[in-house]
Amino acid sequence: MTRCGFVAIVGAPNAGKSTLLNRLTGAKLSIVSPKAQTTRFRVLGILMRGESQILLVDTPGIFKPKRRLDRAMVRAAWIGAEDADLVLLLVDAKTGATEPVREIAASLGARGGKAWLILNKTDLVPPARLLPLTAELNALATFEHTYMVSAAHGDGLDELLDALAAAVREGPHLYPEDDLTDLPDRLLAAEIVREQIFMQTHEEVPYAATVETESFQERKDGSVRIEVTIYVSRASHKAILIGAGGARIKEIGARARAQLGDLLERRVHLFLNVKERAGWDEEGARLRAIGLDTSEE
Ligand SMILES: Nc1nc2c(ncn2[C@@H]2O[C@H](COP(=O)(O)OP(=O)(O)O)[C@@H](O)[C@H]2O)c(=O)[nH]1
Ligand SMILES: [Mg+2]
Repeated sequence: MTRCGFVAIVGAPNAGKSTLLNRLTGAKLSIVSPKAQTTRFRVLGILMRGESQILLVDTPGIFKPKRRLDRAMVRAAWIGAEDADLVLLLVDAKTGATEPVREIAASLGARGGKAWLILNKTDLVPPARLLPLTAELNALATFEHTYMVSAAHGDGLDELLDALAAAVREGPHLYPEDDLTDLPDRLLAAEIVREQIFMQTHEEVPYAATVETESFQERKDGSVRIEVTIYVSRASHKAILIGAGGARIKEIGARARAQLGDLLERRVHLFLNVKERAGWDEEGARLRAIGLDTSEE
């Protein structure tokens, strides 16, 4: 008898949600950076464990939204939680039960549904801190189980995976067993470029940029030609992204191309284009282009 189910990972920005998804699937599906709010939409990771197919959903961090982009991101996170059979609340054990974490736990408690508590980054804290943190969070919502893991180092993940495999419902697999994600290659290309912007630029620049794949053409020689546009809201950001003599954009392109070559398993020709477009983060069409739903506004 096979099993299959959706499991959503929710939590505050920077808890390590995307790191956990990537580590469990063994592939870089969701982009990770030390900066908050890197993930902007739901990313599905397809995981096989024995006869179980675990459909793991990475979500944007839940925080107090200001821009229209932020509101759409937070909504995507909650929709991810609602659509799932099981929700994992991932908490950074180092920062602990901060106010935003307590609010998310309380909302989960109020919504009902199955939830597990996962304390992450256990490599950064003394074990004695973990039990009081577990007790504090369990007072806010009913968690069926608590697991303590290090998504970055892999500690505790085998136990977590076994438990997930046993917890998902009996039923047919919804995706082919060797698929890793339902993310289309065009979106993956844009995300890999966006990750390099997060890694290589600072302050508000990565937050004020969005990336769209304009064209994605498979060529006869087996390679792929990808054209990507980076939208920024200000001329000064455009200058920073391009860098002196084009050095920055060249480096962003070079690293993104290498990563895409690995992910797509073929030669990639990547062309980057930077355009200034004030207010893109309030524009429905731009938000939909990166996979966010703006229909509720
Ligand atoms: N030390 C340590 N760092 C981690 C762990 N998990 C994630 N991180 C780091 O935390 C930061 C945020 O991770 P990310 O997965 O992007 O968080 P997200 O915003 O919740 O998706 C990154 O710098 C990760 O490398 C962990 O288990 N231990
Ligand atoms: Mg993330």
